[in-house]
Amino acid sequence: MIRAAAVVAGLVASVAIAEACEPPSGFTPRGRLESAGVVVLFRTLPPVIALGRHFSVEAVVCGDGTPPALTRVDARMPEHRHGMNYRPTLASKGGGRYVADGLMFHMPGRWELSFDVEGGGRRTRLATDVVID
Ligand SMILES: [Cu+2]
Repeated sequence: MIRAAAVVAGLVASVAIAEACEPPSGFTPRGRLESAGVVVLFRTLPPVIALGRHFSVEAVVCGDGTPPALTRVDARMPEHRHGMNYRPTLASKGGGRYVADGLMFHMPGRWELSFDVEGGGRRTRLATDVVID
């Protein structure tokens, strides 16, 4: 019974974080990533990423207790074992909102877009796939 109660409490906490992580007005997320009590909402500018064109990523980060910090936005092609040819810059805009500029997908195929979040003495990497034609 104690074990079951602990599981239920964990689920409730997770739902609370998810509900608390609302995008600011005017921010329509393209994606939502969640892991280990951290939520990242993100969108890209422009919304459709073009091959060989710079783009930006806007993100909102939420988490338990002290808000976690977004420390890195990066991308790689797992099948090709390489990253991007450019290193994006990352700026905090306050309120858990961040902007990464200068990303570029220089090859068609599957890219893994990743967000490194640090808080409470641990780092969490959340990632999503983006396929470029
Ligand atoms: Cu490649």
